[in-house]
Amino acid sequence: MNVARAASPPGAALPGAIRRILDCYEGESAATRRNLVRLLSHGRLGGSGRLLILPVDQGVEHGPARSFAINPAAYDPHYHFQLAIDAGFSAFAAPLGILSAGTDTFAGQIPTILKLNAANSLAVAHDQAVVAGVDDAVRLDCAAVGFTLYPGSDAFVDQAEELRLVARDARAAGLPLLVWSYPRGGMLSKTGETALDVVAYAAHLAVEMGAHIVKVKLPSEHIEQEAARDVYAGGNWSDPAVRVRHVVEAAFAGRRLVLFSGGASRDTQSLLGDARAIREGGGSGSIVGRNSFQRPRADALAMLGEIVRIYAAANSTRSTPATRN
Ligand code: FBP
Repeated sequence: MNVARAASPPGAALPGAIRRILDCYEGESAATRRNLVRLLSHGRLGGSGRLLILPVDQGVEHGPARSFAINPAAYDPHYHFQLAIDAGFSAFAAPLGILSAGTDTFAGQIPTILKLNAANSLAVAHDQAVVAGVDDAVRLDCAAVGFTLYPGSDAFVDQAEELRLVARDARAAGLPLLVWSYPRGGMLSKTGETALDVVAYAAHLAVEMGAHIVKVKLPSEHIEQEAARDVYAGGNWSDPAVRVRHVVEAAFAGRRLVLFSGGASRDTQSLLGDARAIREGGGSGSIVGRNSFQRPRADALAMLGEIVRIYAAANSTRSTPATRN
C-alpha cells in the first residue's frame, strides 16, 4: 500500500520533509509508517519534519503535588489534553490513567502516545514497571507507544528484555515506539547522566533496540567514560548545537527522529536557547512537560508559540538523511 496516499487527504502530496523521514524507516509496515505520518502531520509543526510533544507522566514519576500544585488546574487530565490541542503540539504522551480519562472527550483532536512503563519517586531502584500494554494503546487509538529505558542501571538487562517484547508487539500493531533513554544508576555519576558520551550512547542503544523515535536529555560537555575520553579530545563541544549533532549522529546518522526533553521549570529564554541549539544541531524537536503545565496557561501558550516559531523558521544548517533537501 502507498503510505503517502493512505495518510494524506485525497489529492494531497505528502510534504517533502515527511517523505524524507519515511524514507529512513526501511522495512516498517504501512500501518507504522501511517502512524509516523499522523504524528508528523499534526499541530503547528505539522509537515515540517519536527515534533513538539507534551509529556505528562510527572505525577507518577515525581508525585502529584511536586508536579501540579503550582498550577492546580493541571491535576485534571482534561487540562493537559486541552493545552496540547490549543498550543498546537504534535502529540500528547501520558500513562494509561490520564489518557483513559480524556479519550472520549478529546477523540480525534490530538494524537496520543501511551507510556507503557512507569517509575515513582517512592522507590529507590532505577527501574520501571510495565503497567500497560500495546493492546491498551490500540483500544485508545493511540498513534504510538512509549517506554523508558535506563542505560547504566542494574535493571538494564531486564528492561532490555521487556523492551524487546514491547517493540515486537508495537510493530505487530503498527505503532511507532518512542523510547525515553535516560542513563542513570549503576556506575554512572550524577553528572554522568547527561554527559555527552553517555547521552549519545543512550540514544544509540535505544535505536538499536527498535525505537522509531528516541528522547534524551540535552547533553553537557562532560565526558564520563574514561575509555571514551581520547575519542572526544579536541572536539568543539562547548557549542550545544555541536553536542546535539553528535547525539543525532549516534542515532543512525539522523535516520531516526531524536527529541530532547525540557527538564525542570526554568526561564523562557533558556528554553528558547535550547530549541535553537536543537534546530541547529539537526534534532527533531522537543518534549516539554513541566515547562508547559507548571506555567500559567497564557504564559505556557506564549512560550510554546515561540518554540514553534524557532522550529518552523528553518531546517538544520547541517543536514542528516531525514532533513536533507
Ligand atoms: P519534562 O519536560 O517535564 O522534563 O518531561 C520530560 C520527562 O521525560 C517526563 O516524561 C518524565 O516524567 C520526566 O522528564 C522525568 O524527569 P527526571 O528524569 O528528571 O525524573
